[in-house]
Amino acid sequence: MDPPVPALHDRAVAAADRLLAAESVRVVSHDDADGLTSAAIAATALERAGLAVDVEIKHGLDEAAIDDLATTGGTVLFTDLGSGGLDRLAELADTGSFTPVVADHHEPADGSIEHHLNPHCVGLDGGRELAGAGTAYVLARTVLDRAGVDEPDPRELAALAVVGAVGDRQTVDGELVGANAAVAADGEAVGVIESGTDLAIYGTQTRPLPKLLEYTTDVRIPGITGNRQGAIRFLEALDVELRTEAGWPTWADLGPEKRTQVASALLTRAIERGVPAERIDALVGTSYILPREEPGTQLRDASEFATLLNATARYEESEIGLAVCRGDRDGALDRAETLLKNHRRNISAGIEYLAETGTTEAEHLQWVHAGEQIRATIVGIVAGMALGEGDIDRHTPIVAFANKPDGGVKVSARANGRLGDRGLNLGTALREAAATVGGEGGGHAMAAGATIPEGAEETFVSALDGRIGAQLN
Ligand SMILES: [Mn+2]
Repeated sequence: MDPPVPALHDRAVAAADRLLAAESVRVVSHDDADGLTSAAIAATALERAGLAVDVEIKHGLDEAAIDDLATTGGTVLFTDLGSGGLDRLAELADTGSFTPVVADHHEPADGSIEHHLNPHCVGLDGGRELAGAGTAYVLARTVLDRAGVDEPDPRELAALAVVGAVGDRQTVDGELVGANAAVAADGEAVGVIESGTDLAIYGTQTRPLPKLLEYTTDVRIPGITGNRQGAIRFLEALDVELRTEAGWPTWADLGPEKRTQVASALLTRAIERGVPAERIDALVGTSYILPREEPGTQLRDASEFATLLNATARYEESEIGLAVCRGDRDGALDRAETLLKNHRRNISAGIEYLAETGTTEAEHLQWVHAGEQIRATIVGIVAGMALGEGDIDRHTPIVAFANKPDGGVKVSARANGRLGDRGLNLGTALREAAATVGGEGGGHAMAAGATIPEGAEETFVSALDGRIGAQLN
């Protein structure tokens, strides 16, 4: 078996040998889909190689957390985090019995440690070519290879790596590319991944069909998006059997022929109604199916699997997501599904709250303070989905505040439409505006977040408004 990512091979061998020289390893990972799959992949490989493994899931890794881990000492494998704290890790690695090994894909800080596995270090783009889970997979394959363990086939771990990459939103034009694609190919080779062209709408395995079409929020198809009755009429016109004994069918329940027919009708409708070509392209992409999982479950499709894992992390029950990744299909899966259901309920309640409360308009943005009414961990998703609801203008950037349970105020900003083409970059704007009030922020062009001190909200809004205005001019 060839190494899945040759460029990382030498570093992976050195890191694997160092880990195998230990008796026990603590795996420390990030609390999102990518981090949970990373931890599961690494822990599975190390255990198969005969090591005792402990896993700790963390929301982030600040200096205090690193110092804590170093004080306890031993061999610590960081997955999907660690590179950002490389400077501190480097200082502590030389001082005692602490041996850090990092397998991460985030931009590395200055500093160097002996065992640092990161796509950025070998000229790969850690934002789209290899996620944390893929990096952990490279290490896991090497650990098993060096330990001479080849049963079950180590490439089966690629299924989780695909879930991690999809969860980390690494797809480019709807599919995994670069080293991520090589990892997916490993999974296909051993039958744990099936990829194919499909509708790129979330929920093909579990959402009732009319609801699936109704929620095509990335691409607005007039008459269908946000219109349950319209979606039903559209499906009925195509002779889709909607009232089955088992209730609404899902996309996966339709046969391949029907799927093709509905998909092309959907594209035709979008073209007829003047949806721009690049948005129409976004309706189709590559789906990654896990054929060993039950059809119609949340685990069958990589993006739905990732969503389930994120739901456990958002409600401080990462250990549940980790157990699902490690194969628990009973108690942990039930609990994860309950968390996801509650998560969805909280999101709808949040959207309703924002739509009822309404926003206050500044010159270039609209804002709303949710206080304790919306959890800080979901206020960003809620804000994005509330655009266009009630009187909330969908073409103006929205800024939503929510109080954090441990003090401070969480800020989330979202924007829609073509503001990106006009120069809007919320990530930069939030970083700069947060800095003016002693907070911290950053993120992407159309979705960003910050944490600011309580009471600084209005000052922050005017600083942000000024920056967004400057960007748009
Ligand atoms: Mn990640």
